Amino acid sequence: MFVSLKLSIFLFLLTLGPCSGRRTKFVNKEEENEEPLLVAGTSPFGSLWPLPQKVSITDVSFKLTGSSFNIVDATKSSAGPSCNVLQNAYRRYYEYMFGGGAKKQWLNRQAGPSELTELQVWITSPDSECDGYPSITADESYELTVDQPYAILKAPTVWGALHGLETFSQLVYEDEYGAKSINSTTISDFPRFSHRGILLDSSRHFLPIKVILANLETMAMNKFNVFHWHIVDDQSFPYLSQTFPQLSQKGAYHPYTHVYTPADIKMVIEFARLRGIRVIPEFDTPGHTQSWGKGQPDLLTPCYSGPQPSGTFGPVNPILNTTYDFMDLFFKEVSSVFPDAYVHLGGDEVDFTCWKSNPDVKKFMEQQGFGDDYRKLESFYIQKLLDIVTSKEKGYMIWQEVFDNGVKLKPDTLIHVWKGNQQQYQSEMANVTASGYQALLSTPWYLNRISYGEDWRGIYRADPQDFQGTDEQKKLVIGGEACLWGEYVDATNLTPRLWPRASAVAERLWSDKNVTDISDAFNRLSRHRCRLVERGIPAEPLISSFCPNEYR
Ligand code: CP6
Repeated sequence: MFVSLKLSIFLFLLTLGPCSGRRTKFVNKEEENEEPLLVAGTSPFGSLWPLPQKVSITDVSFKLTGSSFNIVDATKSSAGPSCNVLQNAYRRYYEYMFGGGAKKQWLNRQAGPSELTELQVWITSPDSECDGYPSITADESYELTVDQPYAILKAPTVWGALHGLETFSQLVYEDEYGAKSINSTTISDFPRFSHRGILLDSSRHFLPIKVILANLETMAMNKFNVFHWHIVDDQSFPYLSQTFPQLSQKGAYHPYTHVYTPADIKMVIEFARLRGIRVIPEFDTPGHTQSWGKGQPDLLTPCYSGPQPSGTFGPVNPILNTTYDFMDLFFKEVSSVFPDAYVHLGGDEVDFTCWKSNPDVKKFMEQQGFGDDYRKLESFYIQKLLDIVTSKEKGYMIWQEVFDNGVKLKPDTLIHVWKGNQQQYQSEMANVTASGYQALLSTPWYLNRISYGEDWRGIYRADPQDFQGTDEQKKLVIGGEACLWGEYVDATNLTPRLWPRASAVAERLWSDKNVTDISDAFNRLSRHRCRLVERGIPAEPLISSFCPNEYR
């Protein structure tokens, strides 16, 4: 496949008990630009990332060998051999733990006395959800006990079992002789937030399918569960619409090499489903739509210079009935192509200059009694769009401007906060939740931004519930997303720019809110990053260091 499945999850120091006193100290000056003196050591939690809610690791260890180890369905499990999600995951994790190549069934070696030979996976709900899609309400919890004679992974649904398999694979390490080992362990785990996303932008640069799939694979290793696909924007329209094929024929960078066909999109959605990841497409309007105009002539507003059309175009034209006829058919298609219950409708950064220049728009503003307030025109458009999407029985996410401009929203709308400095985004989170809406945070997690130094620390410290508000308000925060906008990112640099910095977001969104020990995080994240590299993912280093086995 696209990642080389090298084995060996190293991790020599896990023989320590949980909380034993040998926690690594590193002397660290936290200021950026000053080279911190780092004495990296070990964490009592080994290389677990993100840290589970409850972990207890003893110093009793067992050996594992690829030739005698099996991952199997527990006899009482509600999922069996026909469950693709699990069968596919068993194979994936077997390969991550023991390296490529099939298990040699005929090599029926006698297992040694302190050998662990089986992981039994037990789905406890009558409906394992194996044939469905993950959703915002999915139960992602699991319980893992590693003990002899076998390890048990218990989860209500397959979505929790996937996370448990990842955790199990993270517990396996090589002892000082290179033998695979695992310690007797109990883990009880569930996510702090239910929406843990990554935004990728395939408009500024086309992202080949294999890059998207490799990213989904890495997301699963970090327990992310939402792929926010910012699929089109001003620069290009790579979504191949069956209803309006002109959109990509004219608007993509190339009409058939730089497009996502229905088959490509099906592949992405299924690959994501097999990893417990939802795919939420974003079709951002009325701004950010230059590429739409190439294949759909009357969709955008003609801009004027003085009394004459200037030949340039602005946002979607909100004053024509044909605009809404188009949107109705377009979102009808989108709603059937993407199975998730939500679509992201954008609504950010609408520039009013062109609308202001157009005499027909001016006349419409007068007729509607909007005065000079172009935010009212924007609201008029968005409200009609929201009604269209509601008629397709989809929920919607929108960028914060739509809320800021006072558009009437359905009570279950998700407001995506992306603007401002820390103080501004905290007050925005407070305002959104005080109005009773659910909120998602991205502002501190714009990973397209880079700077010299250990910026994962600031990323790690940000917390979506860190604002002035009641408990009720805090409950309306459903999570966040790391964003990788594509102006300066394509297939060549996407992975190292995103990982392991997105892993810092992953732990903030999964682990308990008290998991804030940054030196312990450094130790675990360093090892987690080395594990990503061993699994074939070119994740960048955190700081001067080396990985065990890196040149093997
Ligand atoms: N494209 C769209 C973008 C951005 C947004 N929307 C963006 C804004 C600021 C930064 C990075 C990206 N490129 N459609 C904002 C939501 Cl720093």
